[in-house]
Amino acid sequence: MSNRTFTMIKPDAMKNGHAGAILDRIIKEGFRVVSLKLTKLSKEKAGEFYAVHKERPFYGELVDFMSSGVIIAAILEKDNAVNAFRTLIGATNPAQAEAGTIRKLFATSIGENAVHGSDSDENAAIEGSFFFSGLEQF
Ligand code: 3AN
Repeated sequence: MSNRTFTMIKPDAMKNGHAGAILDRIIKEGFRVVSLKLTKLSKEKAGEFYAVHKERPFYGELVDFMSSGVIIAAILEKDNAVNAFRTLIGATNPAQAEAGTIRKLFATSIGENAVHGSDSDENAAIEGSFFFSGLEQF
């Protein structure tokens, strides 16, 4: 089991002014920041990142949304990072997310759900290296 995961603070949370609160919560939950950057995905890059969802009906909407504004991308470290982080963010649909989770507190809808969290160790490594070179991982 790897101890790293990858996250993005999505355009909705950035626009709504929640980035500081979300980062503060992540750090207070014991995640160490390995890499961090403010960036913006082009439509092409967002499409590439979410290529696994290409056949899903919401793919176009997801790509448009994820390229609609700046995001914060980060690699995080903690024991059992992937599972621990998915517990912290809560269910994809904020209406079904547990009380106190990041999505319950800050997400607006299933599409605009404030944060991304990798779903496996393998994807965490792929997604982290999509945004960060080895020299940017501390
Ligand atoms: P999660 O981000 O919880 O792993 P996935 O991997 O099923 O969820 O979906 C990836 C992203 O696609 C979600 N974070 C969300 O932004 C978007 N998404 C998922 N399901 C829907 C849906 N039914 N309608 C619109 N967007 C969706």
